[in-house]
Amino acid sequence: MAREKTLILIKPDATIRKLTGLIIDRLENSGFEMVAAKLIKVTDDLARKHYDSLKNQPFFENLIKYIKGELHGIKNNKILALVYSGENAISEIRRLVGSTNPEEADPSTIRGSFGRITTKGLFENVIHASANKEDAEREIRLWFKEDEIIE
Ligand code: IDP
Ligand code: MG
Repeated sequence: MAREKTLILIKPDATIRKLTGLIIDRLENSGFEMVAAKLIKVTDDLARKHYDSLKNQPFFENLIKYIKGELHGIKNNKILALVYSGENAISEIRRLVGSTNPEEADPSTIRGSFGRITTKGLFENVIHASANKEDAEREIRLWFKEDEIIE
């Protein structure tokens, strides 16, 4: 078992539906430790860097609009970013978050409880969580400065 850190983003569909507290409640009750938290303005550049590996997907431009809050009318593109730490945090939190497709996500998971597929086909799945160690390290570096992580 290894202590790991993982990046969480509360996505704009969760923000407008006032689900932030519920999502944090689930993360807290899973026993992981919040080690960083910040409200960030999601620039176009940050959004594109975060989802760089998906740039050839047909849903990419909608995904950029989604994470920037454009689809949900979020003012100033603001999004809550968090880092959680704990034993096997990356895979354990992914399990708690559930499948990418909210229709396939187990109902007990965060995405299974709160996610939906829009008529435009985008998966609105309320939360981002890093998928693996490589992604986690890259994403945490992208969203946070080293001295913003408190351990
Ligand atoms: P993940 O968020 O579970 O890691 P990724 O494949 O990294 O999934 O995709 C990033 C985000 O892009 C998803 O969370 C979802 O919002 C959106 N997305 C992924 N695949 C699809 C798809 O097939 N259709 C529509 N939206 C998708
Ligand atoms: Mg991913």
